[in-house]
Amino acid sequence: MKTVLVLNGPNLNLLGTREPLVYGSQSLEDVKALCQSACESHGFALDFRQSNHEGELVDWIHEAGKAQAAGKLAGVVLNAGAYTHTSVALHDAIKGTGIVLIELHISNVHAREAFRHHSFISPVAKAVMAGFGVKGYSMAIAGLAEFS
Ligand code: CA2
Repeated sequence: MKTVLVLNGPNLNLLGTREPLVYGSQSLEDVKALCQSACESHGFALDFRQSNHEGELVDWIHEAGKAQAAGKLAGVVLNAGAYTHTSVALHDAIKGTGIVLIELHISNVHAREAFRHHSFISPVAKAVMAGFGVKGYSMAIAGLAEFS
């Protein structure tokens, strides 16, 4: 059974505690349960993580590259949070790994402030989704099932 790695970046541990109009009222634990259910439907195992530290996310992308090469990984769903808009390090980590990576945003970043319109992740992602709320995570996992 292949694994789906769901990575969440900075401040997403606070999901459900603030800004419900933008991000909804579900917690990250609720999102994990959504992902678990989507993975079960598609015959994947789930590895779900969150970090507020850029380097830790980079390390996890490297790990994913090795797992993908070993045939153990279906792909990665990455909500890099604000690092989406700033991180050349994440761009470089993803580039060349061969990982099937879906960039995900809960909100429609293109309907928000101009600084959220640029992504360092999009050019190295297989697909991008934004604005479906937390349901986007299940949709991204379904997308990985289509790719694999
Ligand atoms: O829409 C998304 O999923 C984002 O990746 C979320 C990031 C934001 O910087 C991106 O532009 C878009 C922010 C995550 C912070 O999440 C919080 C949720 C609730 C309360 C506080 C922070």
